[in-house]
Amino acid sequence: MIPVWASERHRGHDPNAEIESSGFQPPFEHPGRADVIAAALSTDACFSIAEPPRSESGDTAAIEAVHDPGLVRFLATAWAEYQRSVRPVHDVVPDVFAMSALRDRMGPGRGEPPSVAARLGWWCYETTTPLTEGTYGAARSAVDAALAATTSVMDGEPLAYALCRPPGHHAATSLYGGYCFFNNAAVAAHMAAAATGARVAVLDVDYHHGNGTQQIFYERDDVAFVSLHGDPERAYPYHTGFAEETGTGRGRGSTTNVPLPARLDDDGYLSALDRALSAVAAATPAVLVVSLGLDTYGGDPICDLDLTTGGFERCGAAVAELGIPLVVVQEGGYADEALGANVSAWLRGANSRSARWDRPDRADPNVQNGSVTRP
Ligand code: SP5
Ligand code: ZN
Repeated sequence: MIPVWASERHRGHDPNAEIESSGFQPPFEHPGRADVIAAALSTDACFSIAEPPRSESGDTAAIEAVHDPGLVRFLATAWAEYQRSVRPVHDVVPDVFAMSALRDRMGPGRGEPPSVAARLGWWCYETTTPLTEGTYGAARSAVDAALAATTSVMDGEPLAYALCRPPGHHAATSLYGGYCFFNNAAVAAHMAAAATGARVAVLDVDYHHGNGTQQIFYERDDVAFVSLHGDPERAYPYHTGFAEETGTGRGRGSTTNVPLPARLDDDGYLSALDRALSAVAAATPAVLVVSLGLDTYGGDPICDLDLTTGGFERCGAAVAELGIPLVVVQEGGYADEALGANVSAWLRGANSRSARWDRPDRADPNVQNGSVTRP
């Protein structure tokens, strides 16, 4: 059975609207998404669903290993502070973004501003990601799910799935946005790398470039990042995800971006995936974290690729063919009517072949793969 970690607390993040394409519209990223995935997996004997262990409210160490502690502090308190000091409102959204060009030739300024209205535009980069009363709790629960799935794999499961909502891959070191608050996949990948000393890779198959994950690991050589996504020349988040972004410093060569043309079908996508999988294999990871977005689906309302449910099963199988244990973390996917079937198809495909991680620490707690020593 495939362990599935899913928290009820995701429902606390329930925006009324998103401001997108110059319109005020019902949010594409809404609580029903996680509910339909959970419903599909819980009626299927392949999966065993459980609520992840809840981290203590003060225990933010795993998050702060990849995010600015200031971002965590802000998200923990901003909604309530806005109610008190600006006005009572369900969805809290920034109005002034702290673009670095605003202060060009005038020095760096004073750093994080004091008022919550100004701090919103300091920590958030776009308009589709409102804060609601339960957003922080939901974002914490998504991290809890990602950590629980990582622990499952470190304990010997070949494949585990975290039903993270809100998603995470657009959350950068010091910024939230793109429906994402904490980078669930990055927290998982860092935890796996730090706890084992083994090399880790993140494969991001969401339609959108995982700008946050890329940034978090851009200068690191212990976590490789490989992403397939709609070409940023036409697709959100527009400013990152070009093929020439390949990492820097110690991380030079450890980032791989595969931008895709519109209307790619299953066969076209699978051949691009093959190229991405070669980059994953070249990094020789002991664990692979998959940022699983199903917004590459043909019926997705905000994206322009043409994958089918059967194509997702083939993709899962192709990834599992690497023979590396998989921590699969939910990202996007907005065709609600097909989302449960698409997640289930991908995981069933992956389950056909994925490998168990031979925990080296069972033999000797100080040795990893015969060479890497634990701290
Ligand atoms: C996790 C994730 O998938 N986040 C995606 C955030 C994308 N939000 C903005 C998308 C803009 C797409 N505009 C297309 C026009 C269709 N109305
Ligand atoms: Zn996406």
